[in-house]
Amino acid sequence: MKAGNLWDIFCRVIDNYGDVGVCWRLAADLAARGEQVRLWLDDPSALGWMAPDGTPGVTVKRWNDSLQPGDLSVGDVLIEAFGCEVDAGFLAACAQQAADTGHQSVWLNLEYLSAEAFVERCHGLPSPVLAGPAKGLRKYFFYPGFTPATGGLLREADLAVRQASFDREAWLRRLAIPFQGERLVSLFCYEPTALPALLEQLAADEQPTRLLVTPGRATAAVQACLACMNSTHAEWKAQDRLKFTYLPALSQLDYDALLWSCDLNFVRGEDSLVRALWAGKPFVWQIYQQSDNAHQAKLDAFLDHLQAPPSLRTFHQVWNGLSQAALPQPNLTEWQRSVSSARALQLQDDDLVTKIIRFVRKNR
Ligand code: TRH
Repeated sequence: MKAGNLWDIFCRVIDNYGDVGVCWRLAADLAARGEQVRLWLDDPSALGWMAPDGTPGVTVKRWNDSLQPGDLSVGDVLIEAFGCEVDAGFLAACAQQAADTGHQSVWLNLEYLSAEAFVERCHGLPSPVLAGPAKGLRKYFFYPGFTPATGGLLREADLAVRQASFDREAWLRRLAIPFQGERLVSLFCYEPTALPALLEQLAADEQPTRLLVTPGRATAAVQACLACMNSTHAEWKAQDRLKFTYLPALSQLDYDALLWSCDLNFVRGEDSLVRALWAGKPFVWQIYQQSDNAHQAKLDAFLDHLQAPPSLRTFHQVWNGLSQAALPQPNLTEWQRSVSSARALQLQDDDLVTKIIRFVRKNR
């Protein structure tokens, strides 16, 4: 497959920012390697802050209920992100093209990231479509993952260079983040029940901390917490050991830089987890909760993959509301070791875009 193929990525925003965040990174990375991408989103609004400048080679298209006839030109590769069910009219056009030319464009169902064992078994499996407008076509499951037998993780070709030339102090100045050598901790989370315990722990620590709080749910959670702990907060203020900076919504590039700048990162969902791994700093992950509790096994599988030391494992269980134990003290030296070795191992595997292009070539 030559570069410059046309890729269509369809994505529905369920809630939060992971779906659009992953699809944007995928689209931008494909475009950086010479591919042409149409990114179909039912709600592209988050891209206004995530990727305010766009990028050459990616056209963002609004995916509303009825695509116009002019939108039904079929590209070379179709990506259905996270089982979003691609537009029926578009699928009918794919089926028509296959009937006319005897050749189907490659159709991939991009799945959510997991370190569970089933991912290696299911990655790359074909699935014939038996009903509906795409009847007779075939799609493949493409599973991101942490091992060579999976679809890998998104990692742009220029990431290592960007990271190596990063100037932390200049970046903090540009973002107007006050910094006097204190420990920096970023907080991107939902509403962890252990948040008050974390704040108390940081405030009690001899080493001063500045907590860099991301907007939206994390800011609301911290402020709700502080409102409930009003008198304690006054004491912290007097001691001056824990300071808060409430951040604006950052672009994805600046969010990466935030993770590189901090001594400890709290991340959530899917995409920020991967970015925390690439940042290579100790991190704690709040997993996206699923109604059937499937997230427990998913979290355990990830901690196994990380070979997380007991303190990191317990911290995750408590942070994710899966244990009522007291929040352990972070052991950043120990946590750093496990992140560094997982990162080094992961760097030996090809990245997701390299693997997806290879997969498409093979299955055309
Ligand atoms: O927002 P999330 O909780 O998204 C979730 C998860 O992906 C979950 O698995 C999925 O099922 C659910 O959405 C629907 O967390 P995530 O995945 O880390 O996505 C956040 C994105 O926002 C990521 O691309 C980083 C980006 N971001 C910025 O660009 N700037 C910011 O300031 C912040 C805080 C995040």
